[in-house]
Amino acid sequence: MSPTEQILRGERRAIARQISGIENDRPEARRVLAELYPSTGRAYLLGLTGAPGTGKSTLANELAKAYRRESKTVAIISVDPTSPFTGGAILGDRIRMHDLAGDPGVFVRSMATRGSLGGLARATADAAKVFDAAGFEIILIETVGVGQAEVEIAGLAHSVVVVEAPGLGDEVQAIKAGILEIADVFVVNKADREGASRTVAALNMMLDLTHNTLPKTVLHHGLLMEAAAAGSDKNPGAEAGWRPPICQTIATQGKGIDEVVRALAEHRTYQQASGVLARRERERLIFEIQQLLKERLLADLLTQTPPEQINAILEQVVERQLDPYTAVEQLLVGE
Ligand SMILES: Nc1nc2c(ncn2[C@@H]2O[C@H](COP(=O)(O)OP(=O)(O)OP(=O)(O)O)[C@@H](O)[C@H]2O)c(=O)[nH]1
Ligand SMILES: [Mg+2]
Repeated sequence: MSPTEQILRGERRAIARQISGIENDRPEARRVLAELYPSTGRAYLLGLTGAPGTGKSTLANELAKAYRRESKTVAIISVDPTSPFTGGAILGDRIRMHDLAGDPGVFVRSMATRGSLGGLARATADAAKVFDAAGFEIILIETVGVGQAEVEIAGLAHSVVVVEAPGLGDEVQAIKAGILEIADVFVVNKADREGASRTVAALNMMLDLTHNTLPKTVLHHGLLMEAAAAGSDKNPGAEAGWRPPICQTIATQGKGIDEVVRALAEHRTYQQASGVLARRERERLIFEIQQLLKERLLADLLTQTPPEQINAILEQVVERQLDPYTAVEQLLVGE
């Protein structure tokens, strides 16, 4: 049986091997991905992001258990942008997700690459496709929300949960990282701690200020997007009709999880009814093509241009003899 067939049948070893192939950018893995693609598009992708230590992994674990009670299969992808050599977080997650171990309806996987964060975003999107094709119904993607790239990874999901916790110094960490805009549901975890209601109040105030004024623009940058916008936007302001609910949880005690599951189901229903789901899916794919195109064009250019030439041009820019725009022109023409 081919690797593709094995994955479509949900064979765990084939899935694991394929994801390693993706992480290591093996050509064989790309071929399998292409074969899997027609079988994707069924899973519900759920992003979980937030500042370090807010309880994302604990929450992912509890959400997975809740979905398992509904007999849904769950894959958890935990994205670790830190160096693969430290590996602390990965080990920690493995230990915490321990109570899901042995359940064939659950697959937990950490992602890391030696390459750039951009590479990690691509690998994560591709891993999600593998789980999707393998028949996992819910795919939870955990990222530490510390920068734009992580926010983009979470933005791949159909619904995004932004996890806050009281007492981490700031009232609301999301403001800093700029992840407020992508939240569909807020979770104030560690509600057993002092200050949870203040965090909820701060979030509410922020939503009062920004709701209906903040466009959902995370994925809205770039050229392809503008080209596609004309044809696709049946209902451009639709997302403004959803005010992200704020749920309080104590993930370590499994408290408040059902409310989060309910809020997510409502968001899903809302998205389907308003046409936002179809639009987001389209935006996601445009974004993906655009990223791949950028990577590919840059790689092609760099392989076609001798390094000495690139260095010579760079040197001229450093010396202010050449401006960056003209430098790009020269690189493109390849003189
Ligand atoms: N008091 C309390 N502690 C919690 C709660 N949820 C998680 N924790 C603890 O907070 C710590 C961090 O939890 P994680 O689930 O690893 O948090 P995380 O956001 O995944 O952390 P990173 O992935 O490292 O950013 C752990 O020690 C958890 O046991 C909660 O509801 N209440
Ligand atoms: Mg974690």
